[in-house]
Amino acid sequence: MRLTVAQALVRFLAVQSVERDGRQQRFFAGCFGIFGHGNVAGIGEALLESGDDLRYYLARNEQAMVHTAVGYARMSNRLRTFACTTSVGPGATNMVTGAALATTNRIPVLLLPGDVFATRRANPVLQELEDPASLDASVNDCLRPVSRYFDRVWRPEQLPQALLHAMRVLTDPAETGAVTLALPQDVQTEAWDFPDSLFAPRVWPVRRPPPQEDLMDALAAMLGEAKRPLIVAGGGVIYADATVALDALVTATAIPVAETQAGKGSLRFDHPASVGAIGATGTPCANEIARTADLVIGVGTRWSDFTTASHSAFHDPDVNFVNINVTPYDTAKLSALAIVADAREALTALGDRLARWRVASDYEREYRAGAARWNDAVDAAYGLGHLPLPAQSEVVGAVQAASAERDVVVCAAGSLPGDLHKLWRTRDPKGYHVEYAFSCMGYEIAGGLGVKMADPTREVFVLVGDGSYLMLNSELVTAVQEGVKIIVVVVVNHGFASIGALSESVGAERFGTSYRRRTASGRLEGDELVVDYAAHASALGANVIRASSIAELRDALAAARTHRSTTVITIETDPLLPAPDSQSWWDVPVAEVSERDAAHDALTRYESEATAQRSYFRPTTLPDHGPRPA
Ligand SMILES: Cc1ncc(C[n+]2csc(CCOP(=O)(O)OP(=O)(O)O)c2C)c(N)n1
Ligand SMILES: [Mg+2]
Repeated sequence: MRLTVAQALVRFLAVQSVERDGRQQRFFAGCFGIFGHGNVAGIGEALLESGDDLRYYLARNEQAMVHTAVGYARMSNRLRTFACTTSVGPGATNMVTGAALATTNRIPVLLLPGDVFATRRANPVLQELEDPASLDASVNDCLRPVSRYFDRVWRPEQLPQALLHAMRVLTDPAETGAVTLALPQDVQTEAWDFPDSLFAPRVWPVRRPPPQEDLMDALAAMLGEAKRPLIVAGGGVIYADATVALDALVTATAIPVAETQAGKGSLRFDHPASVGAIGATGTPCANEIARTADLVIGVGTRWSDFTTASHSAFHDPDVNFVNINVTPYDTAKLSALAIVADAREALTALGDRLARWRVASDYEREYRAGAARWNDAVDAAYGLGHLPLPAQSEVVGAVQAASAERDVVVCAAGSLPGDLHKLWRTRDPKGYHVEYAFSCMGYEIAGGLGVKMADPTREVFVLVGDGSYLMLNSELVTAVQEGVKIIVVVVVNHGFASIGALSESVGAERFGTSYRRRTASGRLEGDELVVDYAAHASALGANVIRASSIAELRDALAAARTHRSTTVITIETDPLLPAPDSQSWWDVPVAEVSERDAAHDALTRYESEATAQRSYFRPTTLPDHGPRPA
């Protein structure tokens, strides 16, 4: 079939599907894009010709459109995503942050940056890098380290192989992340006789690797010996649709479950076995159980420093770790016994082996009492009634109260993700969507748009700090364009409450973290900058409500629910009122020499806190024998 490279690409993408658990669905929901000379005549022309086979969505910013694709793919448990097309140069490099976010979160997204001429006949093309050491390099090489698969299609006949490898990586739960196919702008328009069979509909089975039987026997035996086991549930539990299997396992065995940011929602917040969020942004209850655990089973977690409290979370000198993960790389962490498997398969297999075994009743009573105490602490944080400005935890409480069971809260950076991790009461596996592998300011609105596009039946509440709002708000326009409704709550605290508090704790005295005018002395310590976020959002086409108290916020949220289009609510909060402490730690190194007392004090604190850190755990080995619990 004689087609241009771009036409062949679009035709191929439109007929790719995935299948898991007997359910087939089209893998690409469409193509986001911003056109320039690097893609307008190639992919632009091809998308036009394809009609609605691969629907085109005009975005406002290339980074943001990758975030939207990621929000969509995560909400779809990685079984659907978008392609993203850009021009050469800045359009392409704008995607680097989005690609890194996708890859760190292990979320599939296909990036199609335009690239410099393959023929070099018009060198240097507008926006070309011109590396004097190699004409083979272009700015798109920035995308290599942040992509799980990177290819540049220099010749039309390379396209079929590149496409197959792109699909292999995108649909593999262990390998997935950003995939980049860089497309020289002349090659995109070149015609070639492609084999017809390239365009036949293709179904990619998404694998569920089963666990090795002897390792599951070993894990069951280890549980039989353990006094204080703990499951740490990560994003893999949700992506693998393993929440029902997890519920069944821990309902039967009463093994407590703590959740990472990506794993929050693995259990309902009020499940009897839930001890809530773990780690630096966790609950005191989960962190106390972690400190004393003798067997920790990580399921679908990458063990980020926030989860392990920078390796200070586990104090039992003989603690054993077992990692169940579809990604071999993650199973090796913490010197664990490595079980490479799909989370649902492994949890089901473990449940089969533990049919009549249960943790000791005093252990169960202990963690349930801790969870009940935390529940009271959340009630208190939701209802502080602080004046004149409310605390951020009260905003979280108001949004919680306004949300229905299946609604989704979306966030990414600042102090809100930590507060939400601790305080949000998740009632649905897809109800909590906080991007915290890359914790990227600016993901919130763009990602929330993707979440809503993936499931229009739910209300989507985007919680965003004023810093993140200022960094990337342009996709409000795209939401209006598409008639996609999200509810955005902008928390105005005049700068970086999160980094301000962190700065203070590391002896940097909140330097440069609040939005103020420069003074005559040359410091940013003058009057607060007045930014009218509501007027800004209104100018972008959103419906806008200003709330000046929690009571007004409640009314605004109720009004936003009934409103048909994207609604932005602004509320000012007190930046100096943190959520209840997690009794945990996060390793952020402090200046070893300084002229200031604040830094000396911080160093003394840091050195004492760091004593709980364990950079190495002794290897967990297979038990040689051991009765299988009956
Ligand atoms: C793109 C990006 N730049 C910088 C950071 C570092 N950072 C993390 S939180 C934060 C401040 C966020 O401010 P805001 O959104 O107002 O939230 P607040 O801290 O006030 O809760 C910064 C600068 C980041 N996470 N992402
Ligand atoms: Mg702020």
